[in-house]
Amino acid sequence: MSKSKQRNVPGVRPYGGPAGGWGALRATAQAVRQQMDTFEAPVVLLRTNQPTGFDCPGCAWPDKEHRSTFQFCENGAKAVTWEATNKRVTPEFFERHTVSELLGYSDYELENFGRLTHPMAYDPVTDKFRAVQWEEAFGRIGKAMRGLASPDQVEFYTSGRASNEAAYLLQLFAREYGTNNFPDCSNMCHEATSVGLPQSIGIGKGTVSLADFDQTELVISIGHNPGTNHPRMMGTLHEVARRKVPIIVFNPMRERALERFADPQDVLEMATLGSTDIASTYYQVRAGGDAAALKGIMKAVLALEDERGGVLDREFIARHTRGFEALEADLRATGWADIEYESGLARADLEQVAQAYAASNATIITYGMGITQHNMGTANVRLIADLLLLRGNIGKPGAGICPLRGHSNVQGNRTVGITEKPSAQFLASLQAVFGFRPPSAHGHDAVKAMEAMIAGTARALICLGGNFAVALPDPERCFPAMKNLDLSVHVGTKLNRSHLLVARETYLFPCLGRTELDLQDSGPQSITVEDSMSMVHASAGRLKPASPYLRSECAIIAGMAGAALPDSKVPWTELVADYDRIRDLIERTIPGFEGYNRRIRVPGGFRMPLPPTGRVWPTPSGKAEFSVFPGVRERYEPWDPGCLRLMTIRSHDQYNTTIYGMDDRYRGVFGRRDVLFMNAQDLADLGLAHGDLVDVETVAAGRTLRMEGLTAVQYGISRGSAAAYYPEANVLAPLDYIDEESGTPSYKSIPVRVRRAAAQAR
Ligand SMILES: Nc1nc2c(c(=O)[nH]1)N[C@H]1C(S)=C(S)[C@@H](COP(=O)(O)OP(=O)(O)OC[C@H]3O[C@@H](n4cnc5c(=O)[nH]c(N)nc54)[C@H](O)[C@@H]3O)O[C@H]1N2
Ligand SMILES: Nc1nc2c(c(=O)[nH]1)N[C@H]1C(S)=C(S)[C@@H](COP(=O)(O)OP(=O)(O)OC[C@H]3O[C@@H](n4cnc5c(=O)[nH]c(N)nc54)[C@H](O)[C@@H]3O)O[C@H]1N2
Ligand SMILES: [Mo]
Repeated sequence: MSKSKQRNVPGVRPYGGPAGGWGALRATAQAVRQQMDTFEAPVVLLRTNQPTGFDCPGCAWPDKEHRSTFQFCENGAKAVTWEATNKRVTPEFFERHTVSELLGYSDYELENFGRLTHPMAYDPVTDKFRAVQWEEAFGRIGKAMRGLASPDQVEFYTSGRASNEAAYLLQLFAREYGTNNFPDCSNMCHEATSVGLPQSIGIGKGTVSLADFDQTELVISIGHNPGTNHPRMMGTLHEVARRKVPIIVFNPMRERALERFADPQDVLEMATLGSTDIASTYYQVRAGGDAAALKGIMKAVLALEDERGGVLDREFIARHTRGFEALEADLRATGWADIEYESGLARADLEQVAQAYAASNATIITYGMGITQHNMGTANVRLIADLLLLRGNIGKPGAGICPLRGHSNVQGNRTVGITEKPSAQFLASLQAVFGFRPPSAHGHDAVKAMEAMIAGTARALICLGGNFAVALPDPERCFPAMKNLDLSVHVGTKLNRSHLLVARETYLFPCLGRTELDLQDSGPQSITVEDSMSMVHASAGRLKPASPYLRSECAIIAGMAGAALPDSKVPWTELVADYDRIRDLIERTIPGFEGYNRRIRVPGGFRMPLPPTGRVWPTPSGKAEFSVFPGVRERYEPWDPGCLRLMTIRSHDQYNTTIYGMDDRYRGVFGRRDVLFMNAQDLADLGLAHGDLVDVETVAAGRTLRMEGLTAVQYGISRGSAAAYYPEANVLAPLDYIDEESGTPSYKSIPVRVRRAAAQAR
């Protein structure tokens, strides 16, 4: 064992320092150098997340009074410089490369070619994209859409970077056209939250605000990696830790930022090369073992109540909730042996968490993809709500539930109507305001949309951003389905693989990014976004657009809609001329946006209504609802000792399918992504050593799903769990292996077998 640790594996070196600190500043400078002219970068970065600037496309964490010193956020800087790059993908570029040839490039290389500059149409004769006039392209798309047998043959995909205005126009277009097919990135992300939280507390959003972190007495962080994915959250956690408030972490992997962090904004810490311990206790739960752990904590809370009383908030439970007895009975019936086995944690550890929880008068639980991307994702989310409800930790200062949203406006997209299951009330107000009858039948989410494409019943795909086919599991099934379509349209900033999986007719529409000036007939426009804490605020770019031919997302959607719906009841051109008019319509059709245009002109914006913060529960019963999680285990068999649960995760140098670079600094991986993180004991049990080449195969997929030639890396990861990078590892995820309640793919618990590679190429 100790020998295997010493083995030198190329590109793998343990990272000794804290997260953040000078390394983050160096990486920020490097991101700037690689993508931008250095003289303009400081100006752009300084405007990020300022009251008069644009919203950072990096993550959905809110800003304190909207005045954070963003320029020190390494991954925000990567997101901004990647968009504001000076590299360009022009018609001449496409003239030089066929689509088949471009498909040979890596995801990293494709996006790194730079910003798309012209609207392009695919020409099957030459296998190349050719420049096309905007109006001509819209006309051709309109004709193709009008020629389809049913509106339900079109899928309208949204990626969560789209603004409220663009997302609202897209749903209006689709619903007037006649479908509720709205696959979106949220279906692969926090759908378990959107489905689970309304059942528990009546609304699918988090309940905490930044101020709650100032008053909290305990933070429990489950299944998210903020040092990489929500870097601005590290400032908040750093403050909490410095107040000596315990932060208890549940994560199968040792994530450096959750252990130690040096805040680049802390002059003293930087000068002394100091750092702050973030987690007070770090539990390396087994992947997919959170339900067992949460049930164990609640079982121990009940035991404390039995012992000494006063632990449960009985008054709150009686007044505000339903279903406590069923939960209690289930917890008492769940055995400790099962809890320990499934969670990989000791009873004594979970009892300690219960002690800390009982001692805290205000607890926040934060969580991310480690909870939602499981085949019991919705049930997992509900267990978190259950734990909080036991002590009345929703609707009081310093307490609440805090899902960490993904894309910077994914929450806003849902608020303004991107949902395949619209409420009757929303459809009625669309009809009242616009005078067309929107369809009421539920449409497709992301997995269902892809299944319809595979079955051939979906014929067209219109994507507002994103990289649909690469983000979804199972490329073996998804990629050919893209090519079988009659029509695909992609609104994007940079080239990616989904664009190249061309249909009979394919269009690439380059759009303005967040950082760029959006000039319409009435003058410069701003868009609006909603962050993880339901704050809605304006964002206005100032940079000169990457090309004079770019159009805004709103203008592109309106162009397509006008062409596809000649008798439309929506004044598309007028709306694009002045986005205030779009916001007026949002206000008229969606509750919570009263005084929209006025309120976004106040710096910092406004908060959407969150009834649970006032202990009002918009559930059918009017109470918060406890849930019962059957057993302790995720729903799949078989589970044998040779089988590991694979989590597919993000490196520090990527934004979803966008790969900025090949390093994962905090996990000690450099210049490569072809690794499999494994526990030392699991390696030994399989007769493997750190650095061995391995093949990974999915168990019980019904067909062979295999990834070959990964290098096994011995890592601080819980036994029985393994990790590889997304999107590469999507070849191992079956498309139908989902949380049945929410449709979320189980990206974080793919049962796999690991073997020494057949080909030991070295
Ligand atoms: N720089 C950057 N920022 C981003 C993104 C990005 O790719 N890059 N993506 C954005 C998007 S869309 C999203 S959704 C968020 C994602 O943010 P995260 O939710 O942090 O997403 P992941 O990288 O998938 O990390 C999952 C974390 O959960 C842990 N985990 C995995 N499985 C389990 C489990 O079963 N139980 C527990 N307890 N933990 C588990 C992993 O070890 C890892 O630390 O970030 C957003 N922000
Ligand atoms: N195995 C595995 N798979 C996963 C996940 C996982 O953890 N593991 N995570 C899932 C999650 S949480 C998510 S959210 C999805 C992400 O799925 P998507 O949102 O579909 O993917 P992204 O990689 O964020 O999309 C990148 C593309 O967006 C376009 N783009 C960038 N900026 C803009 C803009 O301002 N406007 C427009 N119109 N386009 C723009 C660019 O062309 C870029 O190529 O992936 C999911 N897939
Ligand atoms: Mo996400």
